[in-house]
Amino acid sequence: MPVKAVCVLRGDKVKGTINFVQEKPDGDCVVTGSVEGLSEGKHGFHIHEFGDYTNGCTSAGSHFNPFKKNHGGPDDTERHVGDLGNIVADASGLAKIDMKDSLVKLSGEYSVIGRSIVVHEGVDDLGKGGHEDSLTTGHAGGRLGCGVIGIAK
Ligand SMILES: [Cu+2]
Ligand SMILES: [Zn+2]
Repeated sequence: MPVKAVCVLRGDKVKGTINFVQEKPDGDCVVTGSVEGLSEGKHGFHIHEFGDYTNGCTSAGSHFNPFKKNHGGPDDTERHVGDLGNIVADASGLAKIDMKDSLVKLSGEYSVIGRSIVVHEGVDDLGKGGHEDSLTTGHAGGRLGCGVIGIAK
């Protein structure tokens, strides 16, 4: 049985819906959806540790990183589980998402259910920007919107 999850993402200006499907426990997780209300261009897109918005997107904490790695890009071996790279918004502010990830899981010890998605103001440099925070956050800047990843039908 596939496991499904959904994240309804909200911010002052942005909104979106992200769907997750995992066919097999040891297989890839397919992540699809869209986010609107963005500025044109790339925006960092991550799974953060906590599904907690007590203090807005800030209380979502850091990138989900159960294996204590440095920040990287989705195709890197040295990366956080939550490192999904960037989404790209067109001139109308719409970003369409269609990715597959081998580390994101919807079941088991390292499941991302109950954690959150955060979309950022700036570009995720995938750990390669040489900034002080490149290896922790990808220097992606402020948090435009967030949402909890919940179990879906
Ligand atoms: Cu983030
Ligand atoms: Zn990261």
